[in-house]
Amino acid sequence: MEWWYWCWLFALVIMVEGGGHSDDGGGGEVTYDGRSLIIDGQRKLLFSGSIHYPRSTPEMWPSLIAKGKEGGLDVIQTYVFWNLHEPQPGQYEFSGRNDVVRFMKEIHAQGLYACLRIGPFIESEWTYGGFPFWLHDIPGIIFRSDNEPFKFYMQNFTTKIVDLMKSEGLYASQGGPIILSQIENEYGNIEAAFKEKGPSYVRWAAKMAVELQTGVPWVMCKQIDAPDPVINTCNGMRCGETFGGPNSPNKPSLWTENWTSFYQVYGEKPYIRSAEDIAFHVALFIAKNGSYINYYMYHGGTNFGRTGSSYVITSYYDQAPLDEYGLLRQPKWGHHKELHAAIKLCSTTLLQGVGTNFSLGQYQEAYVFREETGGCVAFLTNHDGHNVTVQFQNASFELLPKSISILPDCKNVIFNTAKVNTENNNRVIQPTQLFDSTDNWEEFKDVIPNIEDTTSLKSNTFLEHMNTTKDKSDYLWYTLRFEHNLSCTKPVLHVESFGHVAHAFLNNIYIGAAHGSHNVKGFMMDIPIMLNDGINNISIVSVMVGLPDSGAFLESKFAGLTKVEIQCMEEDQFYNLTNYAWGYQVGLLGEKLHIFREESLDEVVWSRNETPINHTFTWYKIFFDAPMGDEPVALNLSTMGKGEAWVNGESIGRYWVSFLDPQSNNPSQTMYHVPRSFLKTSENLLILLEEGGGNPLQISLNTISIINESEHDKAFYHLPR
Ligand SMILES: *[C@@H]1O[C@H](CO)[C@@H](O)[C@H](O)[C@H]1NC(C)=O
Ligand SMILES: *[C@@H]1O[C@H](CO)[C@@H](O)[C@H](O)[C@H]1NC(C)=O
Ligand SMILES: *[C@@H]1O[C@H](CO)[C@@H](O)[C@H](O)[C@H]1NC(C)=O
Ligand SMILES: *[C@@H]1O[C@H](CO)[C@@H](O)[C@H](O)[C@H]1NC(C)=O
Ligand SMILES: *[C@@H]1O[C@H](CO)[C@@H](O)[C@H](O)[C@H]1NC(C)=O
Ligand SMILES: *[C@@H]1O[C@H](CO)[C@@H](O)[C@H](O)[C@H]1NC(C)=O
Ligand SMILES: *[C@@H]1O[C@H](CO)[C@@H](O)[C@H](O)[C@H]1NC(C)=O
Ligand SMILES: *[C@@H]1O[C@H](CO)[C@@H](O)[C@H](O)[C@H]1NC(C)=O
Ligand SMILES: *[C@@H]1O[C@H](CO)[C@@H](O)[C@H](O)[C@H]1NC(C)=O
Ligand SMILES: *[C@@H]1O[C@H](CO)[C@@H](O)[C@H](O)[C@H]1NC(C)=O
Ligand SMILES: *[C@@H]1O[C@H](CO)[C@@H](O)[C@H](O)[C@H]1NC(C)=O
Ligand SMILES: CC(=O)N[C@H]1CO[C@H](CO)[C@@H](O)[C@@H]1O
Repeated sequence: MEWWYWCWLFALVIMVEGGGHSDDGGGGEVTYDGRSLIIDGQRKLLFSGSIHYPRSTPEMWPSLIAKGKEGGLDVIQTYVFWNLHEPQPGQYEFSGRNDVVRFMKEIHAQGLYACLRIGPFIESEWTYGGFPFWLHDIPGIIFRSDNEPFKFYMQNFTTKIVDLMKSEGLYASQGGPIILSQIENEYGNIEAAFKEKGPSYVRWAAKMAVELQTGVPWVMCKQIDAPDPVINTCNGMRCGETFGGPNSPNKPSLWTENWTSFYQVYGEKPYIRSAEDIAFHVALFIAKNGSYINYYMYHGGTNFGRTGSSYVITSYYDQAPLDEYGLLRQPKWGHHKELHAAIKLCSTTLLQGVGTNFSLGQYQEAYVFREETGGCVAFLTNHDGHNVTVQFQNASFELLPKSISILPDCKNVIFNTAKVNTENNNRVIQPTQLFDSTDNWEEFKDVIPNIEDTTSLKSNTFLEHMNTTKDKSDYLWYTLRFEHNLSCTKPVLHVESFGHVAHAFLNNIYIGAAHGSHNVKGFMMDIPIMLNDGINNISIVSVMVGLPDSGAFLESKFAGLTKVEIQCMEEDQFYNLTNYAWGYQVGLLGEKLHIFREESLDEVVWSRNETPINHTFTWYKIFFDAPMGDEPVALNLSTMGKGEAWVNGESIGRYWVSFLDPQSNNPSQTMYHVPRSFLKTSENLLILLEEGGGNPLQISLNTISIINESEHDKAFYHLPR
């Protein structure tokens, strides 16, 4: 067959195939062997993409899944988010964005398979790794260990989810879409910390899961000792290079998390991973006998509300093939669609043939699959940074730098991972409305509590932040009243904290703030102060930007203030206030009164201000009309500081614009997604809670669209890709 035949066939496959499975009536029995998953007796080579249902809206799900299918995905993978589903022990919640059954049914309706990663520990840059906070208060609990209380609740929730899926007929064994399930998550990273309780927990978790009899295989990712029949899988950016392989010759080589980018934290830049680099590693994994690859993430979405974990920004994996808004990110999406189609053309030979590999040069290899019937597929890899010409089967091939060429007949190259045919696109951010009229804004200054307001909770050793707020709020107030007798002329308030941010008030006046960062636990704050003679009031609010999501012994992590002193350098004296009788208040008054909801606006008195700028701990309110059309909508909060935003009572997430990336001097995120389904045509309520001071007059409402680079109109703003 000639090269043009392959080009023609390839184009046809790209056009018509998409992803998905054509066998109607759902999956069927799912088993596996050393080569691949086997569904209804057929070996499968599968491309999967992670889309997390609570990181978008039910209204977005059909189109996200459809774009995944069109991009050549066969499987949609999601975690299950325990803290959303069981906010209190035994009280369950499966509506709206939490409707995992509806999400599974949508996947099924579009003819795709699903991989359900129950965890129930998920990490996932999700607050507390997905654990509901009440789990922390179960007496004697040690998370993710061979610990009876933990195992009870883990089994209880896992059973609940499996039963729910079964009752809806969602396992492939029942004709539904779910072909794989995951128990635990990257436990291999922390197993050693639990000594002998680690391996026994792994054995227990595997047995517990298998006994739930889903009729489909379970996987454990990054778990080299996954007990039979659970399959150990690889997570990472370069599994083709790093994966040691399945721990049994009867298990297939699966890659459950291939990071298309990386999550971003406040104070840092986005991680950009090129389409070519991802394609290289996907092709290499397939060349090395891999048969399942999942893109983490295919669509990242939004950490709405307070769901992000420590310091993680609200936008999640915006650099994925589908961006935060669900728009195609090119060339990533298109390049992978072509890659999937090229590999699918080869899938019979890949799955039925015998693989061999041999060297073509110092940094070049051939991976060849041959069938007895004559089918032959080759992957020619070049790890070198230069073009290299190699001889393969009596023909010469020029291999691009750091690339893999795919030959579905061992003769013609139909795809090269470094050769991108898809045109780049740009995001167009079109302001549709400014909020620059002081007449339209109203504000409410939250009450700064002092010791009189906090009599119900007092302690003379510092209370731990998370244990005190129970994650009901990001904010924990510490208040103190003291009479000073220092003779010092230049006193300094010195605070040390294991929280994320602290703001300090002296005698009801804002005196300053400090914060830590994702990679440095703990920070200090030193503020020169002027003390009153006699009585002084100090109020310090400790703020957390999400709970931690990883590490062993999550249940005993510590946050909040650890030390407060008034230092007086020149006289070398100081007040050690650490063990004074501090009073505590969880959360802000506005949070308690739910003043972000329209029905509760009247709980406080709002007022107009000629200069509503640079006010601390202030709530802002305004009404606006939705932009016409159906393009995604985002708020540009670039002139605000730090806080949270709500539209019609729905939190669109935390914002933190004042934390700049030190290298570029830019905020990590200025655009905040407002899903269309949160909006009405007119009279939409926007509430901003600002902590440190911002300017709401220069924020704007925008529509987001994409445009091919060649058509790009320079009059538009666009973000760097
Ligand atoms: C899970 O625990 C709840 C109480 O928290 C109980 O009502 C329920 O029966 C338990 N379910 C299972 C499957 O053990
Ligand atoms: C792929 O599998 C075959 C046999 O199943 C084996 O001979 C070959 O070495 C494997 N390839 C790689 C790169 O591991
Ligand atoms: C074939 O691939 C395997 C796995 O990557 C590697 O260990 C082996 O050295 C390769 N064989 C040759 C001949 O290159
Ligand atoms: C490799 O070859 C391609 C086309 O054959 C050419 O466009 C490219 O510039 C070459 N790259 C290098 C690094 O030589
Ligand atoms: C390559 O050429 C040699 C000698 O001409 C021949 O014996 C062999 O069959 C050829 N191999 C292929 C794959 O065409
Ligand atoms: C959490 O607070 C409770 C009181 O509410 C206390 O009994 C317990 O010791 C605290 N636990 C931790 C880990 O700080
Ligand atoms: C200041 O007050 C503290 C406690 O209130 C006391 O321990 C200390 O001796 C006093 N210092 C002076 C210089 O009076
Ligand atoms: C300190 O707080 C008390 C209430 O606890 C208040 O009466 C007093 O006026 C405050 N003092 C200052 C200097 O703000
Ligand atoms: C202040 O008191 C705390 C608690 O007693 C103690 O840990 C700390 O060392 C003291 N600070 C200084 C500077 O003495
Ligand atoms: C905001 O207020 C702080 C002190 O509260 C002050 O240092 C800063 O200059 C103010 N910024 C603007 C833009 O007014
Ligand atoms: C956001 O708004 C600011 C202030 O108007 C503007 O300078 C900036 O370009 C906007 N950002 C984007 C991405 O449109
Ligand atoms: C070991 C490691 O870095 N694992 C990460 C894999 O990617 C997921 C999602 O980004 C993270 O949750 C893990 O921390």
